[in-house]
Amino acid sequence: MKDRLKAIREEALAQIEEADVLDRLNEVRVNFLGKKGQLTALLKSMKNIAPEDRPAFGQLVNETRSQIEAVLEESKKKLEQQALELQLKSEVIDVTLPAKKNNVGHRHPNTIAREDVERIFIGMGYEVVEGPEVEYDLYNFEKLNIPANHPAKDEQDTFYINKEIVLRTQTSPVQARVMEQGKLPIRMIAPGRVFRSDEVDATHSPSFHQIEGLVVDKNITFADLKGTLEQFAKELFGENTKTKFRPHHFPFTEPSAEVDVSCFKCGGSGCRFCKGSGWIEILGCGMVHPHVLEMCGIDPEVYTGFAFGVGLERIALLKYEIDDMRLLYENDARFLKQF
Ligand code: 2NL
Repeated sequence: MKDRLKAIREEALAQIEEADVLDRLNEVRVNFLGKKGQLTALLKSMKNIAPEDRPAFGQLVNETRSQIEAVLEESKKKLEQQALELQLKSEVIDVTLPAKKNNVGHRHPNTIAREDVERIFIGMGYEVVEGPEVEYDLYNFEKLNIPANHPAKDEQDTFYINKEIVLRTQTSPVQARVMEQGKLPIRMIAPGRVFRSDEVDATHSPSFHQIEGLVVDKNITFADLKGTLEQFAKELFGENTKTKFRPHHFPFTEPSAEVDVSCFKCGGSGCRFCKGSGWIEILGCGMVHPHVLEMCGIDPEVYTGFAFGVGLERIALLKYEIDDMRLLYENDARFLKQF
């Protein structure tokens, strides 16, 4: 029996020595010290030895057990330490590596230009109002004094859904709707997408954007229009910007004008940018036609108003010196992130 005990001890110590991972070590522990382990089996076989020898033998078995346990514990600590070191080594972070680039989105030049224009007019007390892109002919044309035989209504220029419904060709229908609601005075801008049946080229697209403005109140004059748009031009293109109002014709305003600003590149002396003239056309405007006021339920004997319309793409192209409108719609990130 003693020889057997000795053999078990030596075998256990040898196997502990050999175990190179914690799982294997645990196997060894179960194999020798577990309920069905070799040492436990030996204790159970004590009935085979003389009763007077049993206490001494039992003590011997317990001593062996303690020895194996101590060596197991020591080996376990060693293997745990090794495993920890291995883990730390594999999880090491190289703080000198360059950081991952975070790809942050970017506002489209059109959006930047729209927000610039909106900020200026909000600063003057205007409200920003939106309306439907699919619109009744009534609001898009009729109420704006564009009668049935007008060339703008030609199918060549306008996308028709049916006889009564079009894709809006301007944002003025939004303003006609506001006038019709009858809450006066009105000080508003209407930004949004508009549609015209144009071929795509450097300056045309079948879908583009406009911002129209409208003021209706008692005693609004052309002087208010001039002052407002002069201030707008200075805020958008710089303090030294001059404005020039050229007579023009729109069906919805009378009198009407087109507005040029002094070239913000050369200051007006003439350059490639302004094609030598010193002036750049930026918008159309005028006093709201009395007939338009009337058709929208406002008494033109009591109220007057002015209105204007700017092409958003035109502002974006000018401000960022982009020479082809198509670049604004291709959404090539390499182009867009320049602004
Ligand atoms: C242009 C010209 C303009 C308006 C738009 C307008 C709206 C109402 C009544 C009267 Cl509800 N007028 N809008 C007036 C004059 C010119 O736009 O060249 N836009 C790019």
